[in-house]
Amino acid sequence: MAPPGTGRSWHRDGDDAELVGGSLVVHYQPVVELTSRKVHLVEALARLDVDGVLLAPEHWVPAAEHSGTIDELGCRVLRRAAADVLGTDGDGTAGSVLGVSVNVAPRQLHGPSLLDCVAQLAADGAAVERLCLEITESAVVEDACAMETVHALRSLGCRIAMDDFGTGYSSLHALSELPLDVLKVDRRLVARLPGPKARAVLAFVVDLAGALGLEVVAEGVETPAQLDALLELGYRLGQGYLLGAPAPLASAARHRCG
Ligand code: G
Ligand code: MN
Repeated sequence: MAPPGTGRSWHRDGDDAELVGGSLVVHYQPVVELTSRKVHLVEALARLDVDGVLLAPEHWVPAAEHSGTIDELGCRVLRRAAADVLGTDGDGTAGSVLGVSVNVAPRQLHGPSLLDCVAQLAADGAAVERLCLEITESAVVEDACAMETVHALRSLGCRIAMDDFGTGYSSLHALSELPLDVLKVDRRLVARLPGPKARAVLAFVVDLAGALGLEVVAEGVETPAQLDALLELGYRLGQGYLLGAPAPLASAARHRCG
């Protein structure tokens, strides 16, 4: 794969500092096949570098949503992830077998910017079928406009994941309304494993996902006991510090060979 930014028309670095007071850094965390420990895909995690200190999204996304700069920032993260992971080689074949998952802030579902950005990536030759967009149920519940955007995004060919599943409200309603491909089970549920109640809840979730034909990912896997319980319950995919911490792409993808 060529280094990010070389000859990729969708990779344009703007002046992040002007927009948000720091520069955007995109790290990647692997989603791993639990039995083989192979990387299934990577999740792009945006950080803001302010004078060498990396800030997680909760420290700057709310302000960016409030000011409206989230649309431009979100698109920059998406273009970066696409350039890093979804490129095509000169002969038009996929440059990498990995897919990439990108988080979407609720406000990004309220205008045409995200749709335009994904459509532009597709027009530039990015393999959008290997792109998964992670939304939260609170962003779409009782919001017809956001729901419409999700349907339109999916018809552009990308996949849709429900992030942090199981801790919001109206989960089951959202499951029946949204065009979903993946359920990502919130780490607060996984954290209670191997307790018997958590086992019962996670058994229900994996069955539900199977019945709906959805891929299911257990988030926040931190201990071998949690991993064992997930394997017993039939979980195939997981993410978390035990399986690989967020890091620059080269080290996130390296787990594939491990
Ligand atoms: O909401 P979402 O699932 O996209 O959150 C991703 C965040 O979770 C990232 O900032 C990442 O650093 C953090 N994260 C990833 N793995 C773990 C884990 O195993 N434990 C905890 N506590 N946080 C994690
Ligand atoms: Mn996520």
